[in-house]
Amino acid sequence: AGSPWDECFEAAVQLARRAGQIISKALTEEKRVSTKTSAADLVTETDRLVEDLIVSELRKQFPSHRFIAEEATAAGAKCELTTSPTWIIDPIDGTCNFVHRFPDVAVSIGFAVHRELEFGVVHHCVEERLYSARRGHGAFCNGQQLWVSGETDLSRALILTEIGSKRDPATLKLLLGNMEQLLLAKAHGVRVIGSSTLALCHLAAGAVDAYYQFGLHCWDLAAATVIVREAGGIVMDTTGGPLDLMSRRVVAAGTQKMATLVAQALQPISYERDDV
Ligand code: LIP
Repeated sequence: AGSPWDECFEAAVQLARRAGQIISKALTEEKRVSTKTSAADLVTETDRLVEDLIVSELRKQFPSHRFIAEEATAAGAKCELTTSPTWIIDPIDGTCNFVHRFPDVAVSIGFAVHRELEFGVVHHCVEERLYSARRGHGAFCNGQQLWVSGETDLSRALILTEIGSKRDPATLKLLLGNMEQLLLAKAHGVRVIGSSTLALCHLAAGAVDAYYQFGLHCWDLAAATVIVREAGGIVMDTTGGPLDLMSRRVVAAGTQKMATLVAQALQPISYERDDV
């Protein structure tokens, strides 16, 4: 039986592909780069152009829906998840990669109803990998079903994380201390690829065993959370409690055991919530 959100899902897939073409083309061209909350928090004209395209097309098709989108929020729009159908959009996740032509960049489109994530679409523009998942229907990449790894032992784990935008000495000390703890626990490796969304997609595909970050935003997380969960994985708060999309922190893993071990190794790094 069709879900009431099938039409929305199809629209998300179409728009992620259209946006992906624009981003891939722009990747190799000259860019005008500005900063947002810090010298490491970047935005380009392409971020804004792609966000405007996605949001305006969706608004036309679904006029009663609400939107949370990265660049509109940066420009002062309220970041509020209500019970209404809500699109949560990152036009370019991995903007710093995009600026440097490092080829890990993605479009991320998530959709929530009654504050519950219904589906997620993530498009790796350069490699043309389309990751998607609908609640209760499994996770896929270009038609192939995804499953997380079943690893439960930290000393056999490959772990992804992201640095985030704060670069003050106290934050960096905590950030590096967290990596150190995982390496002291003999994790096989800790990797940083510059896109939270794609890191979570690697987790969904079983290419890594865990992912954690402090300082990411709801639009980095929304779509990929559905993909990880539908691939059989856990996405939770760094305290071990349920995920809070607006809290700027996450631990995700293929197994509950692995998620708990990673969460226990971490010292919290505080960031202002997305919904203040
Ligand atoms: C960024 C992520 C990056 C993460 C940053 C930021 P943007 O998103 O991709 O991995 O470390 O906190 O959220 O700005 O490129 O969409």
